[in-house]
Amino acid sequence: MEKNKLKAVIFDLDGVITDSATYHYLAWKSLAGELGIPFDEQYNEKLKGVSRMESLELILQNGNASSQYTKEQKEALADKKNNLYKELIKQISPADILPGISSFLEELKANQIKIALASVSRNAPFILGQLCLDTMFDYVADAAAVPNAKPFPDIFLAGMSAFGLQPQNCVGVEDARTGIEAIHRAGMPAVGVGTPEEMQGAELVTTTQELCLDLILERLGMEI
Ligand code: B16
Ligand code: MG
Repeated sequence: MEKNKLKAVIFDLDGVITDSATYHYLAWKSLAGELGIPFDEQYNEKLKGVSRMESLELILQNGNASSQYTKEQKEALADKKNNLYKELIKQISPADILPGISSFLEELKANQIKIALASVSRNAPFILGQLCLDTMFDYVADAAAVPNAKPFPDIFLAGMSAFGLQPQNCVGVEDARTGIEAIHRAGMPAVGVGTPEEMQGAELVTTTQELCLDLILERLGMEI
């Protein structure tokens, strides 16, 4: 049987390229503290790959407080969190690129494989700039322009369509279950960064450190 050609790799940002979850956590923790809602690192895990407004909703629900706020008030709360988050992420630098990612991106470039970003974070372009990785990406999907957040496939499909490719020629890389589902719904094989328990269903489970072209081609049965 003929192997599918790998023509693009579509990356999630938070948890794959860099660990911005720590800053999301600190900003949400500050807001939850002001609102008198319990919030800890374990609960923060539920927010991985979840959009800003959906994250706020989950936090309010955890404090049985969702019905206490109007839509406008919720938007103001999300803005408040985001302003603090934007202050915190100013400290991100190239030293925060997760191990193995820079060499993997260079390997993809050297082999003319397209590189896209499919993050639901509206702060993704700023973070890529802080990491000095903006020129490595051929396409950065605009989270604000994508109608449905993960687990809907829209953001991965946006990355694929930007290159005029078919799903069988793309691979998605994610660290969140909701993201693995989004990749699969887009019809692409998924590489999960994390533990096998967390990344159930991914065609390849690995670490950023081990991520390389040979591993993907071999384990996903693809060629370049
Ligand atoms: P923002 P990803 C996601 O990034 C984060 O995992 C998630 O915790 C966050 O709520 C979401 O971005 C939205 O971020 O508030 O900056 O728009 O994993 O899709 O790269
Ligand atoms: Mg993520």
